[in-house]
Amino acid sequence: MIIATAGHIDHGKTLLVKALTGVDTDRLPEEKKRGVSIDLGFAYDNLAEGTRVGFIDVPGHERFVRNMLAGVTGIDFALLVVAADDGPMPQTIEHLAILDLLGVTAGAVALTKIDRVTPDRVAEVRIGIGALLGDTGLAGIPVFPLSALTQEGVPALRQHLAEAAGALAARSRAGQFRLAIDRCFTLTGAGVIVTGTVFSGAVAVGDRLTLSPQGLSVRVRAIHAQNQQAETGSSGERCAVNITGSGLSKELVHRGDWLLAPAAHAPSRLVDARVRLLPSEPRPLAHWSPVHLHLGAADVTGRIAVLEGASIAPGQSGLVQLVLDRPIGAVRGDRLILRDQSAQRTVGGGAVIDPFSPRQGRRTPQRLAYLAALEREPAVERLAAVLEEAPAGVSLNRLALAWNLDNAQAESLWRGADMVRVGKPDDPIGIARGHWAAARDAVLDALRQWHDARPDQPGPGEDRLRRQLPQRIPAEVLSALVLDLLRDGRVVREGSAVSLTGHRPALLVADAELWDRVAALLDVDDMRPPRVREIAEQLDVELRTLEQLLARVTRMRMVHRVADNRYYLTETLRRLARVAETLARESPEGIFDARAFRDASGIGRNVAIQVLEFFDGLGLTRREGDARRIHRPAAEVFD
Ligand SMILES: Nc1nc2c(ncn2[C@@H]2O[C@H](COP(=O)(O)OP(=O)(O)O)[C@@H](O)[C@H]2O)c(=O)[nH]1
Ligand SMILES: [Mg+2]
Repeated sequence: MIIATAGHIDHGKTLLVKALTGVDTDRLPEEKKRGVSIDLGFAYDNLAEGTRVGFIDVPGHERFVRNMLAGVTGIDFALLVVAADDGPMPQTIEHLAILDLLGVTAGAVALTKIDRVTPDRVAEVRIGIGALLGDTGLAGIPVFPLSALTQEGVPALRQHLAEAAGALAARSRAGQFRLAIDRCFTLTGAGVIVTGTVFSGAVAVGDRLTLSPQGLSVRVRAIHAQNQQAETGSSGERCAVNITGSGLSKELVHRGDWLLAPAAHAPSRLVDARVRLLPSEPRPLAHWSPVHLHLGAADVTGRIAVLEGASIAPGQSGLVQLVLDRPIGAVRGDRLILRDQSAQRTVGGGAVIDPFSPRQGRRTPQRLAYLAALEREPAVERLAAVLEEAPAGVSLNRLALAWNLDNAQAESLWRGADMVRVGKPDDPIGIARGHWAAARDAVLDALRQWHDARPDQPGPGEDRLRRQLPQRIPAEVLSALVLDLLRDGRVVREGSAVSLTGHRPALLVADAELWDRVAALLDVDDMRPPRVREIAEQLDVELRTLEQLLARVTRMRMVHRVADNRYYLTETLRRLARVAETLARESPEGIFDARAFRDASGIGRNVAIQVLEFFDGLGLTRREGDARRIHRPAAEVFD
């Protein structure tokens, strides 16, 4: 369990941690000199046997709320410290608001310095605290009056913390490993060490990780979990991780960076979130307000794009897009805090809905519907809603990344969904079954329209077909649709053309007339049809017109182009193939040469060679030196 202190400066947070753990967390010389906590302090203790607790002592000064925020984002339990003499003060209120926005619901109040006040005053402050906790997520947490100086009341608090630590259900190790880095230093002999709270997943010595957003690959040499040497570290622990990697140096690592499972590294500058404005804010949060965003241990500046309406009123929540000046690592559900531009005031906070927002169309009705789907719980319903809002399908890898699912979680979620998975196996696209059926119909409709408009042509290639569809879909999805329709016998593919089954390109009337006359000339007994130029002369048509017609009927497989200037009817080629087959059959080795073919067919040397080369191309014959062998039967080739 990780406990963080919270509360106004000088209310006794640091002394209380020392009373509980024996550790003085004010370690910086300046902190010692001034008696003020500036940065985060850390202490660990076995409050009860077997339950090791990590304390994060935060600074109370208003100037160091930024540091406080770096410490409290991943905690399990808040220890709100209020001095009995002062009572609640500004940072008591601000810290409590932050804890509430972060969704912290477990905690206790330490009502310190009771040695300085009367019992009546203690009772009075207690009531004030109760009112303050009011309708926050921490309402009703127990209050422990105590003195860190005399130790009165400290054992009762310690006892309570030990029980809370024991009762806290072990955090799930699910999700990809994510550690929010709050410190980085070097140790002689060890090298670079980063420390932070593990938000999800687990890590082991020897693992490969990625330093994010830098994208630097590192390896884990050693781990301290809750300040003890360990082989693994996992969610809910503070860890110090000794990392190595080429190009790694202390100067490269900053508070706010992440140490991540390589698959979880995907920094983003556009993050959609639902945020609530604190009721104490004097003005509504306007579109394009500059803010500080705190997420994990990071603090980045950026602007707020309000997605619904013109602004968010104090005390209200709304959808926003965070347009950040620097990329951060975020996943759905990550809690965040917003502070004003000059970093003096906490403005509000909330949770990430989509860490990968689109640059364009961030407030279109479709996008807002998609965001509403992303807000659904539990994950099974959310996935169903997301698929419903994505007729062209969604990248499942991207969803797993955005939702921080490890492979096992993702697979079990995908398996339960009513969707088809298409595309590359390692980069699948999920499409709701209903949308899939509609997309199949859309493809068939598009092909029908295509054929109606161009009765003399085969269907379009996939690229053009994709452009005919009313809905844009990825190329992989169309390929999968075509494959599905091929399997069902609804479409056929010839070369790159996709046509409806049963579509026979018909010739236009004028073409058909000319074709009748051309076909008559090609239909010869001697198996030596005239050349293209001869046909044009004989029929008195333009060479170009004839060539265009021949190209069209070739696509329709009514003729074959054997050479540039010579076309054959299929029937004539069948007869020539029979000649070749007979020659091969009659030879002991099953082979024949060009001369034998010329003599047997009587079509002359040049044409014989053209025809044989054409047969080679079809795979009917295969060349072996000067001879040829039948490779595939003609019946098969011409069918
Ligand atoms: N009398 C009394 N003084 C206390 C108590 N707790 C803290 N102090 C004193 O209050 C001052 C501020 O304490 P510190 O722990 O640094 O406060 P922080 O700013 O909240 O961390 C120090 O001088 C402490 O010795 C207490 O229970 N009783
Ligand atoms: Mg302090």
